[in-house]
Amino acid sequence: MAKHEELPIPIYSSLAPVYGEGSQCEEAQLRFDKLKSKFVEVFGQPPHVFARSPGRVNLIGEHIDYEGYSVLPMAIRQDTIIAIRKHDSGEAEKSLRIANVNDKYTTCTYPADFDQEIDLKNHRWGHYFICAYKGYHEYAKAKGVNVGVPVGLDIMVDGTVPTGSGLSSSAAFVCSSTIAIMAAFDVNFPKKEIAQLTCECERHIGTQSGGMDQAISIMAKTGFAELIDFNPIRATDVQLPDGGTFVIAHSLAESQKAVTAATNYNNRVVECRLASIVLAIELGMKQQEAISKVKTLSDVEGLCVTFAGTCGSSDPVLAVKEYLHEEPYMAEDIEKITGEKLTKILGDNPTSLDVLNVAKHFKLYQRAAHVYAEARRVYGFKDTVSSNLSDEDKLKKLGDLMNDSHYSCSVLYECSCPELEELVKICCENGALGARLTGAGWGGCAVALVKESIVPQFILNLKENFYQSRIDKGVINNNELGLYVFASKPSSGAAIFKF
Ligand code: NG1
Ligand code: MG
Repeated sequence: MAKHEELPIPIYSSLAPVYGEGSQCEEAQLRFDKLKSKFVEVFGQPPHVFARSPGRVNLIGEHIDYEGYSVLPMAIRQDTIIAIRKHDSGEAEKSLRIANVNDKYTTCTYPADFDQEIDLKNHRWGHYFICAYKGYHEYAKAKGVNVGVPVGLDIMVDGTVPTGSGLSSSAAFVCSSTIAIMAAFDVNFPKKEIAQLTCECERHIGTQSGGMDQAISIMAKTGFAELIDFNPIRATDVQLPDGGTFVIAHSLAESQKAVTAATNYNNRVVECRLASIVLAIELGMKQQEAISKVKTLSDVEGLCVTFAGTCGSSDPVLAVKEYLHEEPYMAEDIEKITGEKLTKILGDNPTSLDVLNVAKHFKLYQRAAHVYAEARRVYGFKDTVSSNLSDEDKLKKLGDLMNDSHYSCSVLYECSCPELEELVKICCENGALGARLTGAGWGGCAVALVKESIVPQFILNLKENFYQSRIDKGVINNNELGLYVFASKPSSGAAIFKF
């Protein structure tokens, strides 16, 4: 039997395989009916096909996917669903019209050209669809798929993953868009290829994404978290211990990653890149070789084996302590070590140059120390799950690892924010076995591991201690609380529907 990741995206003729048989399925049916009727209302014709892709919560392994290290997320039930109609080549309309069931998102229209520039300085929600459109055509061309001439596409979108929440609304949108486009053109590929391709799609928005979000959104399986490896992308099922539930809670601080990329996300990618080059040189690699060959901290890990000769350990965490200093590095300090201008080292990527324009200094020690230790914690998590410990002991250990991860994100990676700090603290004070920020951070959600038996009380306590004051101030409405704090089971990945 072909492995899960070798299979194409499944095509279903009913909602049950994805949404089950119960009330969730009825809710989904209402959403799809509404999507279809809104489509007909706006575009005057019914859609040909539907696609869906879910958001995700990352359980552990934060800010390490772009450094080549494995991560451990699970898909959540919230998703983006898309209806699409491909025009015949004879039809006059040749543009991409992207509408949303939510009037907050006004219709965006783009030319149907396969190769178009995305105006990154003027962010619009429809840009994410164009990322998919552009990325799909680049990939199809490289694979020798005949894509013909550009034709018009009508698209209607409905997303339930809260935006800017660290739950990957962006990947749910990019992945469902890519799959909808493929379905409209009657093309399908193995999931692992689509996981790679959608990661490249999302980079067109200007973030140097690692690939975790797209990989889990495409490859998730009901009932399992997944250990995701990169280069090549692979997913291994992880069955979580009984008796524990992950509760996701929004800090209500919105993180707009596409807008803050230069100071937050891409800044950290750049710091890691510079840390890896400096470490490689300190470990004995020639300057130019390090600059041209070393891209990520995982590339350096092999070199630490050489270092083992001098200190008796191949632990990269020790190499960081030995060879990097805690004092932030100025650009000139790094240029002295590398013998090259930073603009030259990072010149291959315009978004890295944006980072250089605003960065005051670079915290190489702290970022590298986080990445190496966090990478270990992911395996600690996986090994705990498959160990012989009792479920109770497993859950306790998983909670400890999550707490350590949060501390590292907060103190070493500095990707938390006051609201997340407050929320994580409240989770721990109210019986969570562990809690941490999830996703890129700087806002968005926390994830807490909670004993199943106390989940309802836990959520009530969060309401009282975190949300009530915000409800009183009108930040959110009492009746929308369920959108911001909920328990989640591992849900299924991307799918196509032809009814
Ligand atoms: P969010 O901000 O949740 O979409 C981002 C990246 C991931 C990963 C995490 C941090 C994108 C699309 N996603 O997730 O690849 O690096 O931050 O672990 O950029
Ligand atoms: Mg995102």
